[in-house]
Amino acid sequence: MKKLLALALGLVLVLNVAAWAEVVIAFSQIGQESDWRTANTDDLKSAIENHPGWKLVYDDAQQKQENQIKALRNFITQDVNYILFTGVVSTGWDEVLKEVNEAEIPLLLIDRMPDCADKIEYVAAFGGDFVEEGRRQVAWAGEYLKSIGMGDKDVNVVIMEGTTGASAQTGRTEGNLKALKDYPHLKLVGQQSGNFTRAEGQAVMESWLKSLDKIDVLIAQNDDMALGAIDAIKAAGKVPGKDIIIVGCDSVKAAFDAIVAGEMNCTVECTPLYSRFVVPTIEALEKGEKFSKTVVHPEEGVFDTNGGIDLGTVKSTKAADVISTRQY
Ligand code: GYE
Repeated sequence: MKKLLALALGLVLVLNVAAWAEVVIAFSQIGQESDWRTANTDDLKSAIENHPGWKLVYDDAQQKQENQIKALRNFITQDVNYILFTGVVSTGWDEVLKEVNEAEIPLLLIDRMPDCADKIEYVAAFGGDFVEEGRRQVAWAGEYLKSIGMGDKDVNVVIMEGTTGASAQTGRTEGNLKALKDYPHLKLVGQQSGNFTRAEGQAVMESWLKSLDKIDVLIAQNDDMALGAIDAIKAAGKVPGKDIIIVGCDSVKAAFDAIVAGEMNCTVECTPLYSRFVVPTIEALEKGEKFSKTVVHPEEGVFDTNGGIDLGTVKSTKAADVISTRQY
């Protein structure tokens, strides 16, 4: 009897310690607007949920900043151990992120950076180099046209932008516009937001096809919008990838399929797979290690129909050669 009691007591103790030692990681996600976002959510969710001793508290803000602010305040009330954060837009986070700092909850920034990053404390940051991605998109179009002997012909370009005010949009637009200056034959004839979704990408392309005389190149700031535009181009009786050159961003599976099918020409990579950075970082923080306040950009590629287009910082890879190795 005594033995049994001791055993039961021991068990209660072990269970208590286990519950006490649990690391609670809260993640404020933007929404579910794109294949990229789905891959990003799945990657982080499964890595955290499958990690021994870790628990995930997940919140999907459905593209609303006020929902994200509410979620962050809930995380503070719950006194979680870590907060993962990506903001739908870049402004308006100063107050709530200061509250996170005051609660002394370590903050990890991922994907889209808030513009107040310099004024707050965070333990690590991992995100895309959006300006460089935007530059690569336009440079690819310019260099590709040169490679097929069209380098000195005027062509009409449209830029389909992501969610207005998101750092992924402002950064890519900055990179797009800067690179256009290097290719004076690329003439900008349209610039509009498709909100990073397939449906809006399709609608914007539909209206451009009606209102513009000629479109030669579409720069879409994500693949979902490019894929929506492809549907609109087909519906208008034109051939995507031939009548209109299409450059996307993200490098999701569906874009690879479209490139291999000849309906899209290029996609600039922006990886959504952040668990390979986030997991070792939290493990190290748990051991007391410190990180510097710098944004880490993962290595990324550019994928197209034939490969070999030199963009200075990177050379394009033929999509068909690597499609079987893609993880998202
Ligand atoms: O490109 C887009 C997504 O913030 C990098 O958001 C991310 C962007 C990505 O909806 O597809």
